Amino acid sequence: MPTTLRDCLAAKARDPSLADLIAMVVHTSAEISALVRRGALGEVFGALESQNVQGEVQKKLDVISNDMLLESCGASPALMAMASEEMDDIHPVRDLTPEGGYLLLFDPLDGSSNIDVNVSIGTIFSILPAPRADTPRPAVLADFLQKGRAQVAAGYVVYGPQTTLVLTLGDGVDAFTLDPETGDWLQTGSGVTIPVETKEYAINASNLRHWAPAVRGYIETCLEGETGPRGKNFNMRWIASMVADVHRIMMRGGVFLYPWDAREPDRAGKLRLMYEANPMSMLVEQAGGAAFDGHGPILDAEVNDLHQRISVMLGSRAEVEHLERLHRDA
Ligand code: AHM
Ligand code: MG
Repeated sequence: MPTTLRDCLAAKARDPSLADLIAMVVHTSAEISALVRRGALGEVFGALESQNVQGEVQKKLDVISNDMLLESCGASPALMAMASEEMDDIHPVRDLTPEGGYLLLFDPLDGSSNIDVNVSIGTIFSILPAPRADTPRPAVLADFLQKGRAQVAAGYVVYGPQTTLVLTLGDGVDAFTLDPETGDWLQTGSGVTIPVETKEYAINASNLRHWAPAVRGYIETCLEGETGPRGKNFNMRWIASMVADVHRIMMRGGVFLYPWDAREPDRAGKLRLMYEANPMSMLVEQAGGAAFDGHGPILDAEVNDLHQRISVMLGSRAEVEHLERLHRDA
């Protein structure tokens, strides 16, 4: 009998209320998956008039997925508050207590530009410990500003040819596949490990002229192939859904880069630290890979803002270490 997600959570979660919260997120993602699968038939395609806090036009499905997660996860008794890429402010659920609890952060539908074109998209989530409060009070924004290293769990669900969950509770990485016939999540990978070496990179190369010299030099030498300084031929993949690009790396190795771009006034990068970079970095580190922001490990990056952006370079450890050396020597 294959292990179910519920069995795995019962064995791994240090606290049943954490298991309950994760099960709730994953259950909702199965419902989002069903909507994604209906596509145009579900009348959920297209853009809205609204923009999110990052100034990006919201797709209908971004907002629907966000609302589904807010509604269902709010029922989880240990969840104190939520924050989402799609909402300006935090969403308090219940007062912080002396016992603590959890904060949930998510990108409800990553890869929005792929929604309408039937390419893999997904949900990314991160769970932080809620501060303990001797006098009960609602969670505030400052409670969320914790380094990625503080996460107690992180995961993503890819809505692709299969619906797949990849999850860590800080003790290795497990993978599960949604059985479309029974609705069960069955374990299809345990101790997922990213190969240390790789010959495959993922980057939006149309931005090359805007990158820092270290990143530009890195890609240029990869392109030189086996006669160049790297001595090997590289392959390139870019799905434009981080969740799908990272999933490929979790399954067969590779390196994913979304570096800062000189057109950005603050040179911060495109991807969001709290909803994308931190959860993916926890998963990658737990699978033996590395995640670097151009200065240090992403999980140790200072957090000043809920919607902070960051440069991301993650995946196969030897390749990320090579990028670290290039940045140090630049
Ligand atoms: P989103 O969260 O609004 O979908 O944006 C994040 C996405 C990532 O999934 C992906 O890696 C990147 O944006 C793609 O960017 P680009 O359009 O520059 O290729
Ligand atoms: Mg998104």
